[in-house]
Amino acid sequence: VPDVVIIGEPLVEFSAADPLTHAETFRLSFSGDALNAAVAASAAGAHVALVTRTGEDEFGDRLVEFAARHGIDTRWMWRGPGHSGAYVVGADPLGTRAFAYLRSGSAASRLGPSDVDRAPVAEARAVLLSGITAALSDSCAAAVVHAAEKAGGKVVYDPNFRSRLTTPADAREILVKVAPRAALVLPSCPTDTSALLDTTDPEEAAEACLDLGAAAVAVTCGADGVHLASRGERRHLPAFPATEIVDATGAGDAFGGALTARLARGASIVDAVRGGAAAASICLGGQGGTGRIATAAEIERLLAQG
Ligand code: KDG
Repeated sequence: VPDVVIIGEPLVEFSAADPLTHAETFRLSFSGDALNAAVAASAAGAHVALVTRTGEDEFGDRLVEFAARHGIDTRWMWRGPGHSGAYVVGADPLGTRAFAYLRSGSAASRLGPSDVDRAPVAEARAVLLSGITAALSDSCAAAVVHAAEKAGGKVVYDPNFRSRLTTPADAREILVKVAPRAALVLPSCPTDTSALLDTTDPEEAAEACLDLGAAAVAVTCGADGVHLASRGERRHLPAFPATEIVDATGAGDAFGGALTARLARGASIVDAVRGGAAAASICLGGQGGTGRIATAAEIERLLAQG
């Protein structure tokens, strides 16, 4: 039985060092929030199952191969109707990223509650769910809510708000349903907090999430660290300074994946969050969502440095 179950859509990634308006050369890799997190959780030492559907196409083969190469248990990566999803990401002169999705009607958008029933959700020690998965289709939203109900208090939920996939109102509706089942919710500040909780203040955001019923909340604030709040405790955990910054794609997913792996292996929430922050800082050193993956040993080394 896997320690960690992650449900979502792995994507083929085409990334360019130039803006999408004129980029001509793209590097092909494999990413998507669920795959980024699964790879991070596996490298951090957990037995991870990625629950998804990919197309019966060449990219579906390569996504499954890539996951297997990273130690992910692929038994729940089903093949079926619809294409494998993809996204294109370019740099822009200000250093932010522009995404274009090629995923509507994809195989993964057909995930639904019955897929959750044939996955080891109840047996796993931790289940990582994301607002991106919920935003893919109505059946995906139902799958996320069903998984949260089935996982009974072992859920880590990353709201991961994407304005190109959903609206603040719909994303909030999912958060309201999942938060009461969540051991930990991971809103980013300011993107998730402003869209879903109407604030750019990390402390206010954490209180609002606790009010929705989450057992604990880790508000991620990039280089400003993490504001952690649980029913009995409030604390600030600093970020680990990155030694190399190439690209921030997937840093939040590395955070969620590594921390979920640590929680599943019995770490406290504080220790899990610190490990996730270390993994996120290492992830900044690679292009794309899976260009640089922190191993358990690297995470421990950063933690030992303070
Ligand atoms: O967090 C990085 C992801 O945003 C990227 O991998 C693409 O999964 C993706 C998405 O849906 O935005």
